[in-house]
Amino acid sequence: MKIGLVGLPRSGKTTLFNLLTGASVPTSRYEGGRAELHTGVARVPDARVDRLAALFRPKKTTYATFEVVDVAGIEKGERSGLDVKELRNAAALLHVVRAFADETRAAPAPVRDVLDLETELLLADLEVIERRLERLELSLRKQRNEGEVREQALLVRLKAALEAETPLRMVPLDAEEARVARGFTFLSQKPIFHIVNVDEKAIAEGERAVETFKLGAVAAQAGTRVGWVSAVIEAEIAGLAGGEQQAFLADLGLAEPAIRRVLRECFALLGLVVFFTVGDDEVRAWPIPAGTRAQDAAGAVHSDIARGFIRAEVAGYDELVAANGSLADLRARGMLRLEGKDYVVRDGEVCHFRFNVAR
Ligand SMILES: Nc1nc2c(ncn2[C@@H]2O[C@H](COP(=O)(O)OP(=O)(O)OP(=O)(O)O)[C@@H](O)[C@H]2O)c(=O)[nH]1
Ligand SMILES: [Mg+2]
Repeated sequence: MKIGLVGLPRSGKTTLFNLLTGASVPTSRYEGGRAELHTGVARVPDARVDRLAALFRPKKTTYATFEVVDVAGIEKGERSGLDVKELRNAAALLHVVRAFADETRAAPAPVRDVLDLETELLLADLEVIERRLERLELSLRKQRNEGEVREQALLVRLKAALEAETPLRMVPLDAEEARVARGFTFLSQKPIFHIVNVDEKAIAEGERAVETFKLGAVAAQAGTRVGWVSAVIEAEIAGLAGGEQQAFLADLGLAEPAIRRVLRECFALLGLVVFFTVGDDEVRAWPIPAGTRAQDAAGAVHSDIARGFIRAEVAGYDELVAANGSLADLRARGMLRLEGKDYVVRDGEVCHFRFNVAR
């Protein structure tokens, strides 16, 4: 699953990209904001994985990940810059909003920037819909086709929503409509995380960012989150060794680097949860969409396991930790549940799949 970084030029996208992925791509301070595209992989910090790894001491520990793509900033009106394949097929958008002073740009105005970006997303989708409606009309004039009639009705409805400045993520769709809409990769349909990049001197204000920047109404919308980070501070934190890092965080009154929270929030925005597999070889977090059936979860590990699926042995994370990582102990106490293929796996469950080796 992929998250696309969007925002105005010099809002801190590439700085944040580097923090999320551990890359060291030059930021526009050095590059003058060249139209580049960066892709990377972000690891989702998870204290549960750390704990399980401490219990099992496996050869390998694997965290959940997602992909991140960083595109060049766009000014208001430059929405064509959003029509990039990597953004189109992203599952969610991460909008970096500048709230720090930059002598090369106007005073920060987070709400305005949020509304301006939403407008660009709406207009980009409107252009796509208008083009498609024109073609549909021509085609339907030649010959009536039920599928196209339904598509037209849907697009007319979506167009009306966009014209009323409603992002498509707020328009309820049934399964068939959602399937049709998916093909258009509408930008305003993607869940969005507006992350306010606060001034390093205002970091104490971070927790109150929603009120300070009057983003409460935005945060209340469906498929929308608002968060904060100080990219410059985070870059400093990332550059410190463990002990110094703890001291610096304590000075700032932070329990952990803000970027860890941002990573977890991005993961949640993608609608993903994790289940764990444990053993001497590997402790691993497996990302799955919330609501995934046990058989499909098994398929995340290996398609053969899904095909030959018999049962899932499921333990709660807390129970396993309380049993010091002993599955045998849980089994003996009847606390290892046997679940069938339609069981919906919940976040944090530890699964072991029983399966027939396929021939
Ligand atoms: N003071 C301050 N400066 C920041 C912060 N985050 C980024 N910057 C600076 O802002 C400038 C732009 O940062 P980038 O991360 O390159 O911004 P960008 O959004 O990727 O810019 P484009 O790719 O040109 O659209 C750089 O000089 C950064 O060092 C911040 O939190 N505070
Ligand atoms: Mg950049």
